[in-house]
Amino acid sequence: MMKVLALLLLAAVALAKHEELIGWKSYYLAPANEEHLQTIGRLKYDLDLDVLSHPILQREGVVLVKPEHHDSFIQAVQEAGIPYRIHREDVKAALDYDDMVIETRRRERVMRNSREMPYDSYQRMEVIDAYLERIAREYPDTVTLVTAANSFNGRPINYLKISTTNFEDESKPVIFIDGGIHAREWISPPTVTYAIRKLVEDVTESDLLDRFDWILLPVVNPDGYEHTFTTYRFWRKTRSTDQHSLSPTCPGVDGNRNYDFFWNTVGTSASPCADTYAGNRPFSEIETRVVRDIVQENLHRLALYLTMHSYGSMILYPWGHDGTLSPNAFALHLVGVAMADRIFENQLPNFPRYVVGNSVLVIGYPAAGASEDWAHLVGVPLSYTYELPGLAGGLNGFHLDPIYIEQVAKETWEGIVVGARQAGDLFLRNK
Ligand code: 0X9
Ligand code: ZN
Repeated sequence: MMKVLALLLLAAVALAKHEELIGWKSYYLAPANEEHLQTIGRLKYDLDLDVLSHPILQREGVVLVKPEHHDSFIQAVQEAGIPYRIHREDVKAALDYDDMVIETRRRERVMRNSREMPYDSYQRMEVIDAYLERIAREYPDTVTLVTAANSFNGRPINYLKISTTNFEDESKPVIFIDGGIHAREWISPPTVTYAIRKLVEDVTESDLLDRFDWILLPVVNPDGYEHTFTTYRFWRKTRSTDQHSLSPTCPGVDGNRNYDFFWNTVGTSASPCADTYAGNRPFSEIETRVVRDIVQENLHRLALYLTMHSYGSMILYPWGHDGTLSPNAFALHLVGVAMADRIFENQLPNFPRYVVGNSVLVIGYPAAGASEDWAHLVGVPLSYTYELPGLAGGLNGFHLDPIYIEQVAKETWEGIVVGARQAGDLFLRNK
């Protein structure tokens, strides 16, 4: 009897998931001119659209539409003549399906009794933390686990330092990669854990350990990340409640608007309820302070910083607040293109090809307070935001089918290899 009750309860919980998304739909928008772009910009605020992938000229994007605004949305895009088509008729059903696939893969893993890190299923926080602990335990000569701080809700923010010389050879350049600052971008953390695997467990490029010290932080924002699994799939921000009198009702800060780079000037919001809320001051979040401190501690030899986001298949570089170029733009572009070319050689034919360039020009909107800009401003010569693939044309964006996780992790690793080697060459030349 108890068992039956427990099963019924489980089923009820499963059905109750994503309930806040009942009636939500998502649409592709393909703006054809400047006016269309402006209308979309306005609709975003008027109809509270959630932009899953930013539309620009010649590249359609995806927006989430709430049921109460659906009719006005359709009327507005039709009146403005903006080409549109349905992306997901029933967002809740699409997410329920994703959950089912993810759960099936997880069960298969449990049945196989696998100790391996999964790349056919999304990685929950406890799986990632257990992996970091295991790697540090099994490879004590090269790997150190650091718990930099606790997140706002008390979860450890863990990273690995990987080095053949315990970070004591000051002549080696450092490479720092972080992921999971935006909670809903699930494909990001596995690309960082996969880099750990390739540096420690399954070494095929041993020069990368001889030449560099590495810092790998798979999930900057563990509170937000877990929230997307347990409660709300499209959560983006941290989960802090101490920013504003409204923060307890509207928690969280957009980590990628919280860095001290033209903070809160453009592409951000001063409203705590907005998805791009910048926080009440630069580095108001413990999560961004952790990244700040890693950069500052290693600045004198930090050659390359990569921050993993999704989606859109883009490699973006500064400056992201106004589209101007830094004095190092030539190198930024060359190394960016080299990484993208190597990814192209390793990608699947149904994946979109990477586009490389200045953040504003490529992604199509300016945004201040981003980590890639701040790191470059303070002196990291090569600093990039990766927008990992989301297969917008075929499958979904944030909820990329788990069968593609391993492919994305592998091809991204190829990009990292090229980026590291080139960063190393440039770093030595400029010393
Ligand atoms: O808006 C962002 O923070 C990034 N895109 S995302 O869809 N992952 O949210 C892009 C950041 C681009 N970089 C700068 N604006 N510097
Ligand atoms: Zn992001």
